[in-house]
Order: sequence, then structure tokens, then C-alpha cells
Amino acid sequence: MKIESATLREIQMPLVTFFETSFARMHQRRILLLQLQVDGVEGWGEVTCGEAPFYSSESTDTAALVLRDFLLPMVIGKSCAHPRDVAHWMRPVRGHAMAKAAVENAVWAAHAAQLGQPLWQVLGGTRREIACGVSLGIKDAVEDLLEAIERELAAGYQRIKVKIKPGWDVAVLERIRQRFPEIALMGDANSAYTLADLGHLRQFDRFELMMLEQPLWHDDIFFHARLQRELRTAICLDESIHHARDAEQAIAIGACRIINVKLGRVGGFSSALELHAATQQAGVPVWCGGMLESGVGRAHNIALSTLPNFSLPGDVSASRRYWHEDIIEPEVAVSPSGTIAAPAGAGLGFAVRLERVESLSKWKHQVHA
Ligand code: OSB
Ligand code: MG
Repeated sequence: MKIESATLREIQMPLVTFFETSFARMHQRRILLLQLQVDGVEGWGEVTCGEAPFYSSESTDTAALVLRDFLLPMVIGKSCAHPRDVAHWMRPVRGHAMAKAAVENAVWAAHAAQLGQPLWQVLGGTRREIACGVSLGIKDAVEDLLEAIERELAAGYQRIKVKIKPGWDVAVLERIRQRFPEIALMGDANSAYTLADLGHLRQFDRFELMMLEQPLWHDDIFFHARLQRELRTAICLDESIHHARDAEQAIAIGACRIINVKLGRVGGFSSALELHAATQQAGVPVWCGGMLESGVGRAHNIALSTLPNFSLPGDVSASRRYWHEDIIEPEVAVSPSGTIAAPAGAGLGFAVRLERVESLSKWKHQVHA
């Protein structure tokens, strides 16, 4: 498969509602989309990092620079036998996992299209529909959050994740549990606590959370094991896990009982497949995280979520929760029972609306072999 050319674009889209984590409030997204031509077949990838380097060290502008100056020159004009070769070529570049993932994932989509099979089947997926949860950001008032939960449950979503931080945690979870005693509920701290908060974090146990996501430092595994020994609630790691070795280490020392897999954070499908195999082997369930993706990244997340060890509802939800109008056709829709059907079509399984992408683009950069 020869990677003949690339078009890198930055699109900007406002979010339907702002999204606030322990580190920032976001009103719009600046998203890099990569369109590759591979043996005359198109493949799309998305860089999932934020506009600012808060979730990870990558940002929209650093990813654009690294793609333009380093990653695209490493792959354009080359031929690969399999998409995982592309990950191998990019290995000399340290870090920049989300920029790399856009390249590798675009090649996977083209590869599946060439085989005439849906991407999810080519990856080894076994589920025809995936279970969906939602991630709800920090709001101005608890009432706003309770209303949002009500709405998402009515739409069918199978579990509710709420963002938490010191000052927006115990009292908020208390109110949620009063109103919704039985729902599948979890909290995501995005590293907002330290071990000095142990006494405070112990209070979370009474809310019967499915899990507590990334309570401690973004780059820590070791101290999460210390915390997990002190809590009844399962810890789920997000930010700290970058590849299968991290997962193996975290599992070996008891730092978590569940792992969130994000394609961007782990550097693309081949790394995600390794992580999937390692966690499955260890009997640790995983689920697919989200980064407020456009339809392209969302389609990749759906494909990943069909793998057998993705046995918990993920943060992959309907296009309309994020965008007034998505860039793919059809948009991602969720059934009344809170599932998304794996697409039947070959490749990505969704058509990218090129005219819409063009109209949203702030700039584009083209590279030919
Ligand atoms: O930690 O999972 C996270 C969004 C941006 C950055 C980090 C996270 C998130 C989400 C949103 O939780 C998930 C989604 O709906 O895409
Ligand atoms: Mg998270």
C-alpha cells in the first residue's frame, strides 16, 4: 500500500454546550483532520488533542507542526504491507501520540476500504453494537447537572460519568445519588487530587461508583496502587496509560481495576490492539474514552469499541451531543437502549462530507510523493 499524498486541515467547530473538566472549560474545538490517499483509496484520521496542552502535552498547534515537519515526511511516498508498519516508521519521533494516531488510523481506514470490509471487522471486532455512556462536564450549578443527567438517561445512555474536582465532588455526588440512587455512575477527576486527599477520597466509597477515573497525577502509576489499596471503589486509569507496557505495570502493582483506552493517547490502533490483548489476558476490562471528537474520530472510536474486551460502556456518544451538524454522513446516532450499531459499510463506514470540511477549514497543507 503506497501512501501517495496527504491533506492536513484545521477545522473549527463550536460545541453545542461548553464542556468543563478539572483543568479547563471548552466552548469550541480546533481539530486537525488528515486525509490520505493510499493506492488511490481515501483514509481519514483525526488528531484528538485539545487546543491547549492541558489533558496531555500535545496541542492543536504542536500536532500541526510535528505532522508537517516530521511525521508526514516520514510516511508520504512509502509503501507498507500493513498499517502497523506506519506506526513503526514514526517511532523515531518521541511522544506526539495523538499526531501519530491520526496518520496510522487514516491508513487503517484506507486499508479496510481496500479490503472491502468494515474497519471494525478488520480490527478483529466482535460486537455488532456498542454500549454507550456519556461524560458530563462541571456545570455552573448542581441543578444544571441533574437536568443533564435526566436528559441523557431519557435518551437511553447506559452510564453517567461526571467530571469532579475538589469543591465539585462529594456534595455533587450526594445530590446525584439522592435523585438517581440506582444508576451506573462514575467520576473522572482528571488528576485533580493528591495522596494528601486520601481521607477525602475515602468518602467516595459510599456512592457505589462503577469506578473513579484518574484521581491522581497524570503521569503516575505507582501512587495509584497505594490509593487503590485504601479504596473500595475501582480505580480506572486514563492519562497514565500510553501503551500495553503501562497497562501491564499498572495491573501488576494493583494501580487500577479498569482502563480507559483512547486512540489518540495510546498513539493509534496498533498500540490500542496491544493494550486490548494485554488487558484481556489479565482479565481487566477496558472501555473507549472520548476527546470530544468530530465524526471521523468518533467513527474510529466506534470501531475500536467492538473489540471483545471493551466490555464496559464507553464515552462514545451521539454526534448531536457535541455538534449542531457533524462532518460525517450519517451522523452517529444512539438507540433508545443506549447503543451505537457498528456500521456495515467498508472502511470507516461513514462518509466524510468534504464540502463541509472545506467550509470549516482555517487552512490546509498538502504533501505529494
Ligand atoms: O478525561 O475523559 C477525559 C474530554 C476531554 C479531555 C479529557 C476527557 C474528556 C471527556 C469527554 O471525558 C468524553 C467525550 O464525550 O468525548
Ligand atoms: Mg478521563
